[in-house]
Amino acid sequence: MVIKIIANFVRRIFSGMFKGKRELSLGFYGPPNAGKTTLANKICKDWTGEEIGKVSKIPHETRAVQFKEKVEIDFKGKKLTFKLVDTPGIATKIDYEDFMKFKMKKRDAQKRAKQATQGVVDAIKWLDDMDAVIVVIDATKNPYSQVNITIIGNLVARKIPVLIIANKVDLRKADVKKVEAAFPEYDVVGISAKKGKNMEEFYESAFRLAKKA
Ligand SMILES: Nc1nc2c(ncn2[C@@H]2O[C@H](COP(=O)(O)OP(=O)(O)OP(=O)(O)O)[C@@H](O)[C@H]2O)c(=O)[nH]1
Ligand SMILES: [Mg+2]
Repeated sequence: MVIKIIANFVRRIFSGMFKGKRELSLGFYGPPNAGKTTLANKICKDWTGEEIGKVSKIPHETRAVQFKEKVEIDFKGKKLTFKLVDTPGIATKIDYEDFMKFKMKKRDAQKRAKQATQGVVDAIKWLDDMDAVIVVIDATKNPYSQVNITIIGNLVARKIPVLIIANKVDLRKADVKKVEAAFPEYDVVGISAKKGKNMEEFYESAFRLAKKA
């Protein structure tokens, strides 16, 4: 009797542990303005009806890590639960004068720059929590940037599985092939998070990524 109670107790603890593990922390990382929040919102909206955060054409709109837990995705009969973690854009140089070009007042621009700098630090800190990461890149821009290479190098060093998203394929300048050529060892999927283009292939790759986690 006592043995049975203990056995049940142990079983419950173990199943609880595995249940907990089944929620995968999926981070969205990348340079500012690439469309991380737009993509995280799109996924969240598809499966929960809610969004994660605000999107803006002004860089560094996301300045604090924001997340949504227990996002259950049911794709082609397979179910996975994610914690979607949207992070501030990572940049090597944050200059408040760049924000003033968007008609922002000097004081607001300075505040935004300070918060954005702290945001970069937080984004890097949160890497410790990630089971897998989606690196969102603007496919209309040069992929061989210091920021892209630093982020991906960091993920490799931490052995965190990576999927690269070449976003904004709805724009004529987008060049997915160039992104693929820059990162030949990785899965690269071209999408438009804004227009919801190629989301089937996105989910396919995201599930493949989750398997590696
Ligand atoms: N044309 C086009 N625009 C997009 C796409 N995805 C995002 N955008 C636009 O790009 C801008 C930046 O989008 P966000 O989602 O805020 O980008 P982010 O990577 O979260 O940016 P930060 O929070 O500043 O790091 C916004 O004006 C979006 O509407 C896309 O697929 N196509
Ligand atoms: Mg954002």
